[in-house]
Amino acid sequence: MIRFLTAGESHGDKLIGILEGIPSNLKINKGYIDYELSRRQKGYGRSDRMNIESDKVQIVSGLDEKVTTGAPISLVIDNLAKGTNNDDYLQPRPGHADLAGLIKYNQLNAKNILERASARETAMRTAIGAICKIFLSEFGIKIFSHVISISDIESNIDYYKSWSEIDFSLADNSTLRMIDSDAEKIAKERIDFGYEEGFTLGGKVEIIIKNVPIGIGSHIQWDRRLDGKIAQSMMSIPGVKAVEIGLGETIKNYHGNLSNDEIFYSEDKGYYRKTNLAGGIEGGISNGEDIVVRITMKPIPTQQKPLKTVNIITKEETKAFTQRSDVCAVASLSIVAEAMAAISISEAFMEKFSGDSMEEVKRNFINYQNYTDKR
Ligand code: EPS
Repeated sequence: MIRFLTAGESHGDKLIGILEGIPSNLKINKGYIDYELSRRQKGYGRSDRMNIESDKVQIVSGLDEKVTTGAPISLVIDNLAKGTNNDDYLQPRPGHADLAGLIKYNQLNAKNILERASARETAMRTAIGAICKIFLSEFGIKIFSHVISISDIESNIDYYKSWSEIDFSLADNSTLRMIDSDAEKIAKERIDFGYEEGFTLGGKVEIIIKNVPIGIGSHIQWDRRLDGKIAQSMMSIPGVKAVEIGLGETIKNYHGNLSNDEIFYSEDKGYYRKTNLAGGIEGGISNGEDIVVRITMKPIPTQQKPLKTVNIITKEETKAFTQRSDVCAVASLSIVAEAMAAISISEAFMEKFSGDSMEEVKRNFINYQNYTDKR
């Protein structure tokens, strides 16, 4: 069973992570984890904080000479920006955890709430996800992502517009992770306008998971459904307001005779589909096609031109406190979403092929492949 915990505050000393359930004898390349951390830091529209941080992971336990032992893997990332950048947290920001959190945890102000609610924590999830990506790559599973909209500016390239013929590596060449360079240019101008005018921008990300075998996840119980697992992991990323699998919400526009992926069979391919509107999951089970996930992020609530709120001591109307923040973090969301996808798929993968060592998991996987090849 794969599970993880994180700890740490946005401007505290360190972020901490514990990942349990990765089998023994998997070689971990720390350089790859650091590379994934650097991908998360690159987005156009991020705050100056990204110029201060240079995220690097330390692996403190669970490895023997770079190889997993099966014991919990514990990870540390240092925060370089220490101490908060505001000391007046009496005016909670609409849209943040501030007000509900300070009441729930009986705090004098919002400081301790926002310090933990901050998306800084996703740096650790990215590191944990990178280990899961290394694990999945042993079975040929690969995860890609790109930004398909910033605010209402849409990319002309997405899985369905392009019928999966996308060179995802191009997303890594764009600081907005947008493959459509015309859309990227307009989106950057809009972000610049956000900086000038003091507003923030949301957007949408597409995540594609390739080579997941048939049979991950299950229809037999609600919490084993793969789409449900993926949805929870995506929705848990700060700012995410919607998760779609496959065609998602636009599927309602199709009549039932056109909204399903017809089944074909050939000697060399076995069962196959000519379309993938379902996004690779049917009945909560992976069907062997690409898994397609889209997530929508709201504009970050911290505004440089603050919104109305109430001072929690005087109860008088005032303006929310402001602090350094991102104008647009959608490009970084794309990398965090890859990590969360890697964690959810690893979890469901281990539920199916469980084993304590990589050798055991591989034996189970190959046995199953031999079986499915004959179906
Ligand atoms: C965040 C606010 C900003 C972001 C931060 C998330 O931090 P600061 O208040 O220090 O400027 O930069 O994101 C990160 C530090 C990160 O590593 O992603 C927030 O309020 O959520």
